[in-house]
Amino acid sequence: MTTSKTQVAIIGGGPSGLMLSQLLHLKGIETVVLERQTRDYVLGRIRAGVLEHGFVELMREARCGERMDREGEIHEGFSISDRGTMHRIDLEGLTGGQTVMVYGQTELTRDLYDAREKMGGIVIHEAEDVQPHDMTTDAPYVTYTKAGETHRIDCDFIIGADGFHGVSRKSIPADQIREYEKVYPFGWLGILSETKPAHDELIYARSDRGFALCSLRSQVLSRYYVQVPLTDTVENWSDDRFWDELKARLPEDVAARLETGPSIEKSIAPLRSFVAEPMRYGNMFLAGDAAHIVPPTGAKGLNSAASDIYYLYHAMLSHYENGDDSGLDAYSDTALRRVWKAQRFSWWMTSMLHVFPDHPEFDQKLQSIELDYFLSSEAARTSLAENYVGLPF
Ligand code: FAS
Ligand code: PHB
Repeated sequence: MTTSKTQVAIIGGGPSGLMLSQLLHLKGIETVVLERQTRDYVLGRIRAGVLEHGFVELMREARCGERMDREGEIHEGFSISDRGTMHRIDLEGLTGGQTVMVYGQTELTRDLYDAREKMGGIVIHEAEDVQPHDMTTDAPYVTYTKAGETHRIDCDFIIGADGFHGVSRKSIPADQIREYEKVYPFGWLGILSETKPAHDELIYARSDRGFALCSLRSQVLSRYYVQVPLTDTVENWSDDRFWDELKARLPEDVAARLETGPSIEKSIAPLRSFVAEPMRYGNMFLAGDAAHIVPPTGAKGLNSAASDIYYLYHAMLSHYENGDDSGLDAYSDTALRRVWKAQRFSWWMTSMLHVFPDHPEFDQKLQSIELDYFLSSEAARTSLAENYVGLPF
């Protein structure tokens, strides 16, 4: 077994782990990132597309924002199509100037990897059987195997940034953690196509056939989703069937101008709401999907990870620069306050825009009037807008 030492050992080389590693390294704090997949595998996952202002600022602070600022699109609003009638939500007007950035998670993860490499950051790929140890002592450590050899890394802190299926949350004793979960009775079938986007802004569509979303990655790369039953499989969906179903859920004028083409990625993601409390166990801190998951309807998954990283970054700085642990001690409560607000918004957008076939008629009527109220009230649209652009960190 080889042994080494670092200050902060980070499990997970997704956006959460890479962002924290980059921010801390810029302040002279040593980190090691342990990622079980290859870099190409991580970059092959198609996920989030919309960044809140807070995430954009964090990318710039991490000196990773140059390509995002050059290639990303600032969006000042989005539309909700209610049974074929479009209603624009004027984010900039309703929030006094705030906007969102459309820039794919794949690209920002690539930028973070490139920045880590440029700074000589230590990211160990294909790290197998990563295990956190002695988290409740002042000498925690992590072990992993690579190419058949076992390694130990002694550290001050362990960060569990290893996503929903990671090892860190599962290594916390059951009596030390509480989990809250809601599973939705449908999933999202998503495709990526090298086609011109259907609209210049995102469209969240509510139709009697089910929810649909028109998003994009650039002016030549479109991202679309349709709600499908949990029992559905990608094999059931030819490209032609997908395009026909998407058009049937969109306003007629949007459907008429929709540019179709072969899918270059097609997958079904289940929808769940999940929170683990607290987000700390001794000297191990959970961040991002390791601690919480939202249905992607509110574009809050990646953006909730951003606020976790923001709080952890500043707490670690206070520890190493001033010997002040108040930020670390407050981390879980601080992060969870914002996490639960993102949970609420994501659950609300999902409940309002999807078809729940088993809901009683009274609930179906409530769902219709909820959307009708939010689209007809300036105060309600302002509430929707301030949540969509991102509540302050
Ligand atoms: P991640 O899951 O991205 O990264 C965790 C990393 O840890 C992974 O690279 C994994 O390989 C690694 N890992 C796991 N176990 C490990 C172990 N034992 N040892 C070492 N490494 C380990 N959010 C949105 O805002 N909008 C969306 O449209 C959207 N779509 C999504 C679609 C899917 C299918 C999924 C799964 C998520 C989606 N999300 C979306 C949420 C997603 O973007 C997450 O919020 C984001 O990836 C969170 O980043 P991380 O916390 O870094 O977790
Ligand atoms: C995406 O572009 O993948 C996307 C955008 C907004 C969402 C969900 C997904 O709410």
